[in-house]
Amino acid sequence: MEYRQLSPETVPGFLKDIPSMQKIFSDLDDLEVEEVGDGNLNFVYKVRQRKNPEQTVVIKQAVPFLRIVGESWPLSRTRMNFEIQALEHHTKYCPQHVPQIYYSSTDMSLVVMQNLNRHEVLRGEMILGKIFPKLAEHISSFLANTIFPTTDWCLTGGEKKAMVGRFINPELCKITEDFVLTNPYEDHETNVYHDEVTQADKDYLQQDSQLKVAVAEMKYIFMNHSEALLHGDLHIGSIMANEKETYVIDPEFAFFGPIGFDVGAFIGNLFLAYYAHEIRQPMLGREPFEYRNWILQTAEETWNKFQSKFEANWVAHEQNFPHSYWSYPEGRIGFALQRQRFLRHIFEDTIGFAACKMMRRIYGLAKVADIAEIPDLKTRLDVERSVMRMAKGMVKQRSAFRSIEELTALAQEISPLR
Ligand code: SR1
Ligand code: MG
Repeated sequence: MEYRQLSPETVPGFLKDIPSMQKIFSDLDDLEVEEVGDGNLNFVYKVRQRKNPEQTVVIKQAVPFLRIVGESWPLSRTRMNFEIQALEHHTKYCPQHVPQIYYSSTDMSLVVMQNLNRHEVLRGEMILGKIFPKLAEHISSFLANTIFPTTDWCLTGGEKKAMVGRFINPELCKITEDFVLTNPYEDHETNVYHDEVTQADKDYLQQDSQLKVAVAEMKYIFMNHSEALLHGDLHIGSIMANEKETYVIDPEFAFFGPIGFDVGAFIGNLFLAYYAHEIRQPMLGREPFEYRNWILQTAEETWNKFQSKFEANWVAHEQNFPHSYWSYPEGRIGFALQRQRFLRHIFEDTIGFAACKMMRRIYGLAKVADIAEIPDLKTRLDVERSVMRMAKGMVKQRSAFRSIEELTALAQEISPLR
């Protein structure tokens, strides 16, 4: 099949030719299509049968450019191949948190999947101040269950290297290398500053040698530590949820990288929301305490549960496939020490990457609505300064934090819960 960019007008005809769509739609001649993609990279269409709107799918199609910039920024459509492979992996290891895939085509660079029409994008819901009681439980499961099976603790060297090869994703990694781990820390042309940002604010990020060394170290880790298959872009816009269920979407940035990059992406976004809600809760007419407390608890619970689930997966794997390496009288202790040291290393990376994910959203090209849509620029700047202060402390001192609770304490020191 030859690639063509779909439009709301051509979607119904395209779906009609896919045999599996007959199982979803009772009448393929009666479809309505709404373009909903407000993402940075792709086009997304919601398709419903007019007389029976419960019969519905979502189509996500990659176009050969970076949508947030436009056609002047070419970006190969092969990113959809990585998304399809990653969705298959996520479905295998954590189906309860992945939308159902009905059809995919690397030729057309698209996937047709379950319309999560009883769920909303988490970022939008969190901006509205909604609480998701199961979020930490679900995201920690997603992370531990999709990541552990792709580590060298689980795969043989040959299996792992073959898989790494299938997920060499240089173009999307370059986006992260540039927009998350380089450009915000120099006065780069792709950065976007609002009118209240002063030269001193920019220098705070762009002329602090210790910070620049720390960020360069994180970038090196990102580029060199192929520890496990990652989602690669696990911010809270890549999650759809309601009170009971949580789905992880959009894994087009999937690659083999440092485990802390995924965990840190999620936790860093929680901290961004924490600072935004110093302002947003009063804007919603509420006292900030309850919501911000929930955000910090979610960050703590996510790390603590991820750690114990990852470790449980590791122990179970060792029980199922025992290594002679640990079969000596004190082997149990040695194995426990190994797990403890590895998780400590993931924790440090988590803190460092969470910080970079926070900082890139302040001066970098792609913002987060939580903060960028605070209408008063002086108030927004106050929030941004708190984010910068926390993030700097995190990445520079990442080896000094002994627990996630020390990190949430730092968040409160900079901006008390109130
Ligand atoms: C140009 S940067 C676009 C961003 O959108 C994606 O969601 C990634 O986070 C990427 O960095
Ligand atoms: Mg995305």
